[in-house]
Amino acid sequence: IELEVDLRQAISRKQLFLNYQPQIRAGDGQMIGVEALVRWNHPTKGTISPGVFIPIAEETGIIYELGTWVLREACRQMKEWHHAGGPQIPVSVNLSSQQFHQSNLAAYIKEILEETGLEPQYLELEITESMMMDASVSSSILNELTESGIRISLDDFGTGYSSLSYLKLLPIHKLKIDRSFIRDITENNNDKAIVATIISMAQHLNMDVIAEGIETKEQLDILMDNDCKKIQGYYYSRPLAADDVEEAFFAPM
Ligand code: G
Ligand code: G
Ligand code: MN
Ligand code: NA
Repeated sequence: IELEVDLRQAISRKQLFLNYQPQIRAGDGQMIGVEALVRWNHPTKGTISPGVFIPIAEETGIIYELGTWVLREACRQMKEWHHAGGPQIPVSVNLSSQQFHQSNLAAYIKEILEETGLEPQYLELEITESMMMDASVSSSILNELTESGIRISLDDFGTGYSSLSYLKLLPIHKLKIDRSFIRDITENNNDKAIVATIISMAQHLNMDVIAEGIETKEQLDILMDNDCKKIQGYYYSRPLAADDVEEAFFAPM
């Protein structure tokens, strides 16, 4: 309850900020995208992880305002980077299923793109596979978003216990292989087989694929052997403050 009261004020008091985790093309180490991840700088408790406060935001309805703030800030930052001559790459933003309860979701996301000046192809929305089973993720909202040029990525792919039929019904551009399949991939042949199969399926469906949670060179080598060239994980970089992304990953500007 205490945290809930604090969280309601966190946005207006400018206590929220975004970290960005680079997504890397394994062949040449180029940054090809970033995932925006929200953090809360709590006045007495220090930095609080979204794993703690996103569930509170979802239970209390704060997620609407918070989700809008995250979208606007991620688009603003990416446009600023593009404008300053940084790499022309997209930003990925995580959505909660509640955000799909807003019938005007697509309209206000398009408004944020107009306000910030970010072109729609540079915004990627991450929805989880389990949200797809939730009837709230309507194909009409997804179609409206993708018709405007925004891209859709399926987060935590492989963990949703769902049928695969939505992959042909819904406009999905990218699969993000969940890191639970990567963790033991060097020893576990079942994980390796599942990952290889997801990569192959993505290729056959003309979808992009990225592996999450790569922490070691050995894991990276297996992904590359299986033709997955897009990588997100601590091996390349943890989520970073915006300044640190510039310092570590931008060519001198
Ligand atoms: O960054 P970290 O590993 O602490 O993130 C924990 C969880 O919080 C992840 O599942 C991530 O997807 C989620 N998360 C991070 N930022 C956001 C956000 O802006 N919106 C939503 N809905 N979830 C987020
Ligand atoms: O649920 P989602 O995939 O959005 O969660 C993203 C979170 O995963 C990020 O907040 C980040 O902190 C975490 N993460 C990213 N790369 C790695 C990694 O290599 N290992 C582990 N354990 N976690 C990671
Ligand atoms: Mn994600
Ligand atoms: Na994920």
